[in-house]
Amino acid sequence: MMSVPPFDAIGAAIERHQSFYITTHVGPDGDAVGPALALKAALEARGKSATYVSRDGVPQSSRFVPRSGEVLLAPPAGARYDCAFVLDCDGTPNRVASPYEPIQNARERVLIDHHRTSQPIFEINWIDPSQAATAMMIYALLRHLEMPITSDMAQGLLTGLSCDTGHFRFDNTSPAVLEAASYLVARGADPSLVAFRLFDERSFVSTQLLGIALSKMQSASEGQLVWTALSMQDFLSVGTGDESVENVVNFLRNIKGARLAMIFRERRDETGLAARVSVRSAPELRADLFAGEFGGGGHAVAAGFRVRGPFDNTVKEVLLRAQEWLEEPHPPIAD
Ligand SMILES: [Mn+2]
Repeated sequence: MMSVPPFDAIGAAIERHQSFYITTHVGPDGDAVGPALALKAALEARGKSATYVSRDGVPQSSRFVPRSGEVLLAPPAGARYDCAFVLDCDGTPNRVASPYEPIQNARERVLIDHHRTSQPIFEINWIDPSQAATAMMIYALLRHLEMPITSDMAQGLLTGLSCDTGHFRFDNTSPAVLEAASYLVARGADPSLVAFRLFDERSFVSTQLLGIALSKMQSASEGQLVWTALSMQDFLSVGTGDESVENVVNFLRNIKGARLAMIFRERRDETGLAARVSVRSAPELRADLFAGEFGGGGHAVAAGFRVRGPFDNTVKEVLLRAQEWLEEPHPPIAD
């Protein structure tokens, strides 16, 4: 599903409006933070005001992105905006990292996303699952509208590209991605720093937690299903928060013979006990559709979801479904 980018409609919205609101998905990653900060900077350079809200803040691994300190955890009380941008997210109330009022009350809403589960729900929608990253879309938009890309913005956009291509290792690393990366590096982005901060750097405690996660790893279905589960006690034992296990699931997916890998994280949030589950799969196993069965979403090879209720029950229930999933046919990826 290729889509014609609505560059002109978005450009007209930028000209027409003065105050902009930007948000992304809950639990943001580098491809949420990077392009959102680049868009914010581009709007401000055009003389507009732009507010970027992420109720989950910025993950530790993306805090090197210039101006990430400008991200607000909540909008100022009662603030209204002419136009809202929702990036890297389907724009629905449960998925956005923001209260819904600033989006609902905006005179015009723009959705820019590359997740295939997104639907055109706003006034302007650019949904293109063939795009490797939302950063590619913001990059193309800024180039098309001739909005200058500063070195700070280039670093944000390269962070998004790196995040969603596994630093140019996944099969979405197309010539267009590498051309964009080349342009961004020429504008001052630092690919070595991005790779280190996004993928390689780990704190001492998160390395301890990685050890716990790997020591608790299990497999089923002749090694095709690999998982691990971290309880609240595991997190407490090393004194770290949830985000320190980003990328642990990739260690499981990289095991020879593994086709479906999951990490379960026990959480206690405002609704009570819950599990947060990250899924990585072979493309034909459609991690996005598996996550969709539990109310989540994502990409064919990487997805996630949350389940409320007692942690151990959730782990059992999801694993049972996963073993069936390995035996069932799934629709092919249709671009
Ligand atoms: Mn993305």
